[in-house]
Amino acid sequence: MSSEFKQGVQQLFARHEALSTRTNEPGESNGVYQRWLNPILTADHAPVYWRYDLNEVTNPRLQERLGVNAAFNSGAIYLNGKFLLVVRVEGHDRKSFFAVAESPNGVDNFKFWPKPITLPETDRPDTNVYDMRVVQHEDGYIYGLFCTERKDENQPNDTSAAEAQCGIARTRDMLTWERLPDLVTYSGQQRNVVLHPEFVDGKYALYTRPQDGFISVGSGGGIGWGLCDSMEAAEVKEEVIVDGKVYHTIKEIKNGQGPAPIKTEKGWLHLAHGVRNTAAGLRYVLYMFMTELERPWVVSHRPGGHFIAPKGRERIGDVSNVVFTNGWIVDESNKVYIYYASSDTRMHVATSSVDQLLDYVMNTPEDGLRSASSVEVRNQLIDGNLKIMEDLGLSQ
Ligand code: M1P
Repeated sequence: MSSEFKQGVQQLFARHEALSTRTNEPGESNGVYQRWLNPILTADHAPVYWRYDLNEVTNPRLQERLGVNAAFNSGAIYLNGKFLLVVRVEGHDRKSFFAVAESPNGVDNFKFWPKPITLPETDRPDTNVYDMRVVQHEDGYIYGLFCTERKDENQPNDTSAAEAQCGIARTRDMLTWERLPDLVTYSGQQRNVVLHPEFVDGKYALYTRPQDGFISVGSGGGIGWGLCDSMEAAEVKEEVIVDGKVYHTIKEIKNGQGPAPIKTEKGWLHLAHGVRNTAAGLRYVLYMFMTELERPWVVSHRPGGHFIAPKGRERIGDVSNVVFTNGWIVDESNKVYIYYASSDTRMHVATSSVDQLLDYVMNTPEDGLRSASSVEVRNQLIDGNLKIMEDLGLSQ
């Protein structure tokens, strides 16, 4: 190997090492959560040896052969004291695949495991797979539910006509994955399907997102709920809507469950995304709600408005004005790590605690659905504060 080539390779590795080991710092907090300053994963975090041919004979100019475009929408699991993300890695060829990235502390030093996940296929090969929700189920398996996208063969002349369904795989070690048949439902297409971590009435329970089309949910939509007898032949015969889309809210045109909900003493904490349309295109934000402990399909609290919206540089990327989540982790001290992607491009973390999130969910007023009620609720807050400000000598 020539010294010039060797130096080039060493430089690539040094740059990658500097990025991957960069320390993260907490940023601003609103009392509910704290954003961390640096993205935790980007396309540049993909190992050099996934992208470059390091053989001087076949790649004398040290060109990047298989570029990585984005690292986003990651499932998350806390396993043996390690923070693991199942990252949606997208190549320059627009195909996504899954790869595990591990961090010792959940906020920085994420490093990809040596190889991407080799996901077995069903008889009907996937064109694209993405957005895995990783769930440690009480049956002992770790399940990964994801979107499998294939060409819509009923529309052969439309090259962008596609069909989304829920693919299912399971593992015990995150290394070897067993592929199970896709979920069967009776409501057109599915995306954002999530497995509830516990049995309900002895059955597996799933959050679904029925949709008429590939992008538009049409007359379907909302976060659905259904039961199935087995994950080896998963079939949801009936879906009920847990949390629907609502006119003139942050989830006016569609929404979807984020990660599996977190169990607390007060109920199940849910994190989801809501979508509205604007002149600049779709805007994706995150919102929360809580469901009853014994009836996880019944909403008990609905804090109004968004929980996290794209901010600053998060606003810009391949699909701008988007934040999306499909992973969060609770550690032994009830600290919550919220993993979210911005603009279908990169991954971020925000940290909170179960208590902070319960406070937020239980004490944030619901959306009154009209400007007048928004003013009324804000005036109540202002009136309460004016007296306190007077006592503290704070001016308006
Ligand atoms: O581009 C934003 C998101 O769009 C889809 O989400 P949904 O089905 O709710 O519209 C998904 O393709 C998701 O991956 C993507 O981040």
